[in-house]
This record gives sequence, C-alpha cells and structure tokens, in this order.
Amino acid sequence: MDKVIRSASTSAEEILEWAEERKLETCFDRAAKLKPCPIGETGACCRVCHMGPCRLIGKNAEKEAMGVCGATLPTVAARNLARMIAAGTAAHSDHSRDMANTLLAVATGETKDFQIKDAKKLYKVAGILGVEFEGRPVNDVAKDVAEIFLQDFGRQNGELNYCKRAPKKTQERWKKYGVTPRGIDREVVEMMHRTAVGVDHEADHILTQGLRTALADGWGGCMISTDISDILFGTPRPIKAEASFGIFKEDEVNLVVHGHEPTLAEAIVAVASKPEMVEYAKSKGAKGINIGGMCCTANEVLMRHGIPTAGGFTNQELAIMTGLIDALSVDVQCIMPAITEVSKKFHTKIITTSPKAKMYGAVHIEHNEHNPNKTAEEIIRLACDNFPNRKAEGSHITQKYPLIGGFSDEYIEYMLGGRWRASYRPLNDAIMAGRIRGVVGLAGCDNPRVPATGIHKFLVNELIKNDILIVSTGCGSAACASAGYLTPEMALENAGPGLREVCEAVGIPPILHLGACVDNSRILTIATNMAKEGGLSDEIGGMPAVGIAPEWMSEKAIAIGCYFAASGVPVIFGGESPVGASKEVTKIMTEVWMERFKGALHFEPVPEKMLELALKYIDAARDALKLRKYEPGKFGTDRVLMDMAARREIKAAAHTGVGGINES
Ligand code: SF4
Ligand code: MSK
Repeated sequence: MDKVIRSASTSAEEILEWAEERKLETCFDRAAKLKPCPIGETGACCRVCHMGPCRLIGKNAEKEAMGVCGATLPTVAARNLARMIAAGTAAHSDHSRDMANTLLAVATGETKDFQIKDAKKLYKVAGILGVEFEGRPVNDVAKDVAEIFLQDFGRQNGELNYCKRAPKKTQERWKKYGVTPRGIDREVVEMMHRTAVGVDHEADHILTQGLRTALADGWGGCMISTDISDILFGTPRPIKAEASFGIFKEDEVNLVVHGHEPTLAEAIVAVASKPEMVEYAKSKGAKGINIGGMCCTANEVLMRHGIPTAGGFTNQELAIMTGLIDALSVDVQCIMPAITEVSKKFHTKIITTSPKAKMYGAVHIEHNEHNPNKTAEEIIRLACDNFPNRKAEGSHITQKYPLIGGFSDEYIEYMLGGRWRASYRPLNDAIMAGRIRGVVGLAGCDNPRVPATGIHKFLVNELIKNDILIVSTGCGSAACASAGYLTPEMALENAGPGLREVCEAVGIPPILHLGACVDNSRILTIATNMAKEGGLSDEIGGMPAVGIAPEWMSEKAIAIGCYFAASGVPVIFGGESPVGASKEVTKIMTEVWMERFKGALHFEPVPEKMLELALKYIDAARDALKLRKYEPGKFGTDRVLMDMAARREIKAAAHTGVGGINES
C-alpha cells in the first residue's frame, strides 16, 4: 500500500511518523477517521430551528426539497453561508474591538505598559478619520481615533468610516447594490436575524446582506485591527526570522504564543528580555528564554520583532510533540482543544489568557489590558518553572528555514519607489509591461484533510513560475515560510524571468508576507493604491488580481473571501463547496457577484484547476484592460526600478522613517 502523506512539510511528516509509533493521536488521524457528513458538507442541512434538522436531499432537491417550514435548498444553503460570514466577521471584529479598547486605555493612561509606537501611522489614520492632529499631544489624538473606531462597532446608520478608503468606483458599486456596511455589530446582528427561522428566504437577498457583513469585516474589523496594531506596536518593515519546528532550543525555556491577538504577546516579548526574567530562567537551569509563535499571534510578533514561528494551524499538536515547549500561551481563535490532551503526554503547560476563552486541562492566567506586563511575567515564570520538568522523550526536530517577513503596504510603497518618491507606479508599470503577469493574494489556513500545506506549495511554485507576485497572510504565509519559500533566493531559483527581474532589482522575495489573517486588509489597501495610481483598473474590480485560500477551514476565511469578492476580486477556495448542493447559490457567488462587483467566490478542490482558473482570471483582466499580452521573457518598456544600492543611498541621506531591511 502507498504511504499516506499527511503533510507536505517533511518535519511535520517526521513528527507524525514518530507519533504514530507511539500511538499518539493528532488532527490528521481524526480527519482520516471522521469523514464529513455529505449533507452538511454541501450546505443542504438546516438546523436553525427545532422542527429540524432538515436535510434537503434527493434527485431534484434544488427545486423540490423542502424543510418542515417549507424552506428550499437555495434558502438553506444561502443561510448556511451567510451564518459563516457572520461568525467570521464577529471573530475578527471582536478582536478588533479589543484593540480599540487597548488603544483607548493607552491614550488615557490607564495602560502604562504600552505606548504609541508609530505616531506617523497614528497621524495617517487620524487624517483619514478627519481627526485634527497638528500640534496636539499624541495621546489626545489617539483617544479621538480610538473613540471614533469604537463608534464604528455600534453605528446604527450611515456608513463605516473606512468605506471612504476604497476607490470611488468601488464605493459606488457598494451603494448601487446596497452592500455599504453601516456598523460592524449591526451587520452581524442583522445577518443572524435574517437567517433565523421564518425571516429572509430569497438566496440573493440573504447573500447581499452576507456581503454587507463581510465588507464590515474587511473595511471595518480587519482594517481597524491592522491599523491599531501598527499604531501601538509599530508598522512592520522587512525583518529576518526563522520558521518550522527547529526554532525550539534544547537549552532554553521555550514559550510559545498562539492564537491571534498581538497585545499580550507583545508584552511577553518585551518582558522576556528583562534581565531579571533571564536570571530567573537561569536559576531553573536554562540558558535563556526563547519565544516562539504559532498561527497568527506568531505572524503579529514575527512581523514586528522577528520572533520565529513554529508554523500554522496543523502544526500545533506536532509542536508539543517535540517535547521542547515549556509553556504554550493561547489567546483566541484557531486553537485546537486537543492540545491539552496532547500536552498531558509531555510536560507542556497550556495557558489560556483571554477572558473569552477557557479550555479543559489548561491553566488560566487572564490577560488584563490595563496591566499586560504583570500577566506576561506570570506566564514567563510559569514557563521557566516548568523547564526542569522536561522529559527526555519527544521528537526533537531541528529543521528550520530562514525567512523575511514584515511587508506592510506602507513598506511596499517605499520599497518600490524609495522614500522621496514612494509610489505604486513601478508595480503598475511592471504589470502593464508584462514583467509581472498579475498579483495573487494567498491566504487562509492549512488543513489536515489534504496533505497539509501541500496545495500552498504547489500553487506558490506554479504562480511565481508564471510571473505572478504573491502577497500572503495567515497560515498561508506560515506554510510558505516553513517550506523555505520566503527568501529572496527563491526568486532566483523558481520565479519566471519577469518577476525575477523585478524581485532582484527591488531586493524582495516573490512572496511578500503581509502578516496575520486580519492583515488581509493590507491587501485591500494595496489593491486600492494600485487603482489610485492609474494605468490599470480605476477600481479594485478588473485588476489582474485573484485571491486564493487553498486549504481554508475557518469561518473567518469565508468572511475574508466574501469581502474580497464584494471589493472586486475573484476568489478561489480549495476543497468542496460548503454550498455546493445549491446551483442557485453557486450561480449567485460566481456569476451574479461578478456582474455586480467584478468579484466572485469559487470552490475548486483540484489544485491544477485552481491554478488554471486563477491564470484565466488574470489574463482576462489583462485583456479587458488592453494590457500587453503576457508572454514569459518578453516585456514592454517600463520604468527602471530602483535597485537596493540606489535605495541605500537614499536611506543614508534620510536616516529616519520607514525603510531598510532590519538586520536584527
Ligand atoms: Fe427545517 Fe425550516 Fe427549521 Fe430549517 S428552519 S430546521 S428547514 S423547519
Ligand atoms: S490562524 S483562520 S488557521 S489562517 Fe489566522 Fe491560520 Fe486560518 Fe486560523
């Protein structure tokens, strides 16, 4: 019998084999045992009331099947998708609300442990929100900004502040089709209401509110969260780090931060370097304290401090199996409850920290936004105390890969044009000339139902070979990083000739790591900047750009896919469609949305077909924009890109401001 490959990462596969010999169960084993229910998998099951659950199946289910109340398959499938959007939006946005509350606490002095680290970003945001900032104390500006953001959550009418950041034409489409979001909480609540038993029954009508809710996520929850994280902790710029299981150190206390929120993790990173903490670790027999990350909390601290990442979602149980993690501090989202079970076999302490999330078998040390350093210190001491309890067993993997992360939209603008002429012009020119065929946003989770990270790897290889620039976030970035794909050298080896030339001139990898899931908002900003720069489409729709989430699993991914579709980006998700049972709903997502918004949401389980569809969309957009036909190795004339030497000269003259690879 052929060996079943569960992960495309050789280190992960090694740990899985080690675990199998010891009969240790993981999500991969459970995924193999627990096949998805075929009715629920395609969106044909309704359980919104207790006359059901109703299964809308049969030969002619689309037209004939009905639930007890009379709901048809398109209604049920649309409701299921809409509720996923609402849940995903709620997750990002509740995280974002906490960020706004933290900003307010810092501004009013209730939190002394954090300060405004990036005043320049604060002023940029203040400018967008219409907050006066010239000559005012930084904290006063921050207070006004935080209060305006908080209003966006509870706003009842009007529109979200950040809608105005989108290109005018994109905003007009939203208005025309009634999807401009009002308040973040309002859209989520209305979505839940409309999908309750006996309310909204027209699939298109339900999904229109679905898009409105998703836009509240993208241009609200996610974008607000990204901006506040930058204001408080600094706007990322390129930084070196490492990825995979080899980041753990045998002779140091290994403390891993996992989840999504940057606040407590920032405090942990700061407090762990204090001499008294290092001394404490030494008193327990360790040489120091090594902070590592997991999932999107990892991305947050990697982007700003170069903290190494142990990888994405499917790596969490495997990381514990190295036997080297002394404490795993989790906040919210994408944390498998199974990790406490695995940890029992090792010495790892699992610590829950959010007032919103507890787990059986975990220690709870609650994060208090007014005093994060105190909580951080308690967690670090607990990790140090646990260091002497390490057992000899464990799959001690040493493989790790270097990476460069930290590509904010601000840095990309600088990188392309230089400090004095920062602009997206060179990117637009390179696309127009055919050097870069198009742009793909590669996002979303890794998934144990496919060889985990395998579709990511296949797609990035093929896309960059086809001169497609990739911007990545979330576990997609972690998948690329732990495969060694986030280094400039990758461009030389695998990228097509045009993309390679651009990457070499600018000194960037062909895959730009933009951060956590919420930082998909940076991709919206990049697309907006490209539209405003001119020469391509004058709205986000119609750009030679596609979004792909090949191994998605979370409801948050659905919300993200839908906000990209409503913003004008064709999106391709891997796996079976969660609404595949309904032809009407599938048509709405792929054809109706394309007509209205120039965006779409496809589900395609075959990786080769995903690639084909992405290239088809990109080439069709190039044709519609009357751009030079893409031919590998043949380019039109475009402007000379600034090379690294030219940029260093500028940097030497400038001294300050955003720019320069951070060598730390
Ligand atoms: Fe069944 Fe209708 Fe209740 Fe859904 S709302 S569970 S279709 S009776
Ligand atoms: S962590 S949502 S598994 S990307 Fe943001 Fe990763 Fe998906 Fe969670």
